[in-house]
Amino acid sequence: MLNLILFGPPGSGKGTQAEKLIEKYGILHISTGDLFRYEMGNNTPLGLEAKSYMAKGELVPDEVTIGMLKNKVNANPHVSGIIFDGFPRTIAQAQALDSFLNEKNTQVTALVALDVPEDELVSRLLNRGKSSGRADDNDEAIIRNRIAVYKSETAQVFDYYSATGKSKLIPGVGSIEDIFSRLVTAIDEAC
Ligand code: B4P
Repeated sequence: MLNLILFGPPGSGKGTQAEKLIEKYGILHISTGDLFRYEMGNNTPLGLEAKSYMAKGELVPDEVTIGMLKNKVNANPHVSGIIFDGFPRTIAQAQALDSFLNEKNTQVTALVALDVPEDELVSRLLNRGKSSGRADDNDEAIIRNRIAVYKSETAQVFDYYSATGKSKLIPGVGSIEDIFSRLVTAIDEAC
């Protein structure tokens, strides 16, 4: 199985590139952000819980996120691979993912991280906020908090997978096509 982690700070282009990667590799796309937004849109108990964290730019608690992720993987048993978009975002999530994949006799193939300067992230997200209707994209203070949370809780996941030589840093500024080509080169090298 091709199990890719698409990694990077908020607004680095994970969702944008995931759309293109699933087309190329024919694998399942799991975005924990999209799953939470779906639950929020349907006012489920999970959605209501997630909303209180996401609106502030905080991470949803690990136990909630990990359970939701496992359900989504288990609901798709016959896929040839998965792009994990926005997951794992903490070391605890990374450890849970590794043991979960191990139980299925598979493992993470590679983590590809999009590298984008902070001011570019803020401007992309404020720009998206004009049309996305997302509460977490509209306010610069919340966006800055999301980036701070990324630095304090998420960035270490890159080092966690570096220890096994799986992490690759990809320049994430430029045209969407150029960034996509860089990702494909890195992924094909890892396979
Ligand atoms: P996510 O939904 O994962 O979203 P994101 O980090 O905001 O965005 P992404 O990097 O996918 O950016 P995109 O391609 O859209 O997370 C939202 C929230 O959900 C989190 O803050 C957290 O609360 C919660 N959550 C999710 N997963 C969690 C987890 N595992 N644990 C706990 N909590 C979790 O691109 C952004 C913008 O840039 C777009 O407008 C796009 O058009 C533009 N863009 C993309 N590429 C570009 C390029 N090359 N040049 C210029 N603009 C570009």
